[in-house]
Amino acid sequence: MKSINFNFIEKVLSFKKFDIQKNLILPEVCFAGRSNVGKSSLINSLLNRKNIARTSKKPGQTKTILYYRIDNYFSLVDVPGYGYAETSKKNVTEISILLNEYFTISKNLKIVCVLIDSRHGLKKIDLEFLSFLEKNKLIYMFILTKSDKLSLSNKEKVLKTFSQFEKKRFFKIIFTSTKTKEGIKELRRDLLQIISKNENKT
Ligand SMILES: Nc1nc2c(ncn2[C@@H]2O[C@H](COP(=O)(O)OP(=O)(O)OP(=O)(O)O)[C@@H](O)[C@H]2O)c(=O)[nH]1
Ligand SMILES: [Mg+2]
Repeated sequence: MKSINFNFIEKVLSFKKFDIQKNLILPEVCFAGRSNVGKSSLINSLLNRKNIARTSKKPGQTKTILYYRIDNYFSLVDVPGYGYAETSKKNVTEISILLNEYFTISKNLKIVCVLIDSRHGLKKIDLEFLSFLEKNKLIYMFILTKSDKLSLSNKEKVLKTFSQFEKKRFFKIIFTSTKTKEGIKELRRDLLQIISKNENKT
């Protein structure tokens, strides 16, 4: 497997509208999930940066699709969160159009990392998003975020709620914390493995 320098970020691109004409040729890994689950924070941790991806205590921080191009090998893609009700109808519509376009059109998307706040588990809106991914034949894995907030026994309880996905198009489940760095190295390894596996197919 190729060794990648996660610190070498060549370019950050931000799109309000997804445009297939843009010359995006590298494989992509997308971080999706409900607003505030920690998508942007996890991208910072993976890239060893404090604030390259803007984070916030308030949901609804990320409003565009952001590409972090890494070591001329692949892009990490940060997208707006779904399920944030306390914003204008216009924002909700714009975000759902953007997400819909991105997930249905992007040709280079190798895996969707579905982030779930490990304290809250799967919500109805996550299940809706997962069936949308299934419909579009996209591969996904689960990332259970903010694991620093969970005891070992609660981790086991949360894991059990994912047993319904065992036979689906799913790669694995991983706990992560941007505070303790649990799961960060493992996630970097998994992502590279997925991309290198797909290398010959593109
Ligand atoms: N305790 C703890 N807090 C975290 C962790 N990751 C993120 N947070 C906090 O969760 C909040 C939301 O983080 P973001 O990374 O902005 O979340 P997001 O999913 O990008 O949110 P949107 O862009 O609004 O969809 C911030 O206050 C972070 O500090 C973690 O691993 N542990
Ligand atoms: Mg964000």
